[in-house]
Amino acid sequence: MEQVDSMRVVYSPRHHLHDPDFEVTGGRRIAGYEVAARVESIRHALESDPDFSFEAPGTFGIGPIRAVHDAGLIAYLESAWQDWRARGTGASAIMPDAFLHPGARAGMGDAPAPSSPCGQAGYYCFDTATPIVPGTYEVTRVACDAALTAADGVLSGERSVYALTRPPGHHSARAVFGGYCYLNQAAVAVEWLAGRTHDRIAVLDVDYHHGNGTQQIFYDREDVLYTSIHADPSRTFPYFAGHASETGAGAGTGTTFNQPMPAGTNDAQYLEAIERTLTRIEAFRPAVVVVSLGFDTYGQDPIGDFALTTPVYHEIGRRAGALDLPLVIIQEGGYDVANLGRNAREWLRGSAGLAPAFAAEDGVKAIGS
Ligand code: Q9C
Ligand code: ZN
Repeated sequence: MEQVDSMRVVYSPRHHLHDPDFEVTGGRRIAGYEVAARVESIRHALESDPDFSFEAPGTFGIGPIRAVHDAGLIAYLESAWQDWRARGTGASAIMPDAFLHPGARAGMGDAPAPSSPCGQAGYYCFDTATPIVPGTYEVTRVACDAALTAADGVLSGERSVYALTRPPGHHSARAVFGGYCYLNQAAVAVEWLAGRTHDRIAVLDVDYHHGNGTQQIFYDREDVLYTSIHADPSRTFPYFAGHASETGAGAGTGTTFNQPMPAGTNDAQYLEAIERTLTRIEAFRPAVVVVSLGFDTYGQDPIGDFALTTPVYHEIGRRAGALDLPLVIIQEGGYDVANLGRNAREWLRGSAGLAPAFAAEDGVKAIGS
């Protein structure tokens, strides 16, 4: 594989404006995991490496977002904070206290859309880990612009471009959000690329969690292949999607490929799964691959239970790059802030055909060769 000049990294410091100071997980109110220091760790690691060059996102407007998300969800995210300030509970962040659970209205038809701030929160949000704060909408729009800037880059001939974004996006579905995600940047990029290329687009979702939102948005699409390697939903969030039996519907039957993995999944097991995924992507013959890149698969991640090591990220990236297809790489999860930078740097260097920045640890050398 040939080496590239330098990989473009799309980054905006505006992500700092989205900074919730808590989430509720497992019945506990805790400091949130999805913090600004995550992308700053990656920024520092890549800025010190001359093989990467930074640029600001362009502006693409609301059109590409409307193409994948429900108009009511977009309008809610845009106005939610102002409305909460005017007539909410006074809390520093919006979080639902009741959800539109399908069972609560089973047999009674659709609910009318609620007008109270807490009702709306439970209508559009599906968990208790995704607070809305004053900057949330602006920052999630910037993240979409960054993803689209990366997509535009590959259509202009770049081999791959990396959108260094937060909040993540792959849990956000067409009409509901959650899982630290608000708008689904990867889905927005996929739809935009499909419209521009009139060709097939594949998603390689390597976040620790299943990307239920991306899967749903393209579930019946013949022209979009969604692939994911993730913790088995029988034990892990998002709990209700990501089973191997979910393979698509209608015209999209066969265009979803899930590989749920056990606790303790190690480098060798992960590389076997990656190989099966890349084989599927190659057979699909996509024009572009959109990568939902998460590092919560790392052995030290505070919310994951996989056992991946830093060197394997170089090997995973190398194999993705060896597809020899344009890559639009979008940052998703990963919460071990101290090691995010070096894990991302290794993945991206591998994908660009560049040597590892760090010497391989013994075990992985054997696996990767
Ligand atoms: N007890 C991403 O990595 N809470 N989102 C999990 C586990 C939500 C993760 C609760 C985790 C969302 C993009
Ligand atoms: Zn994740």
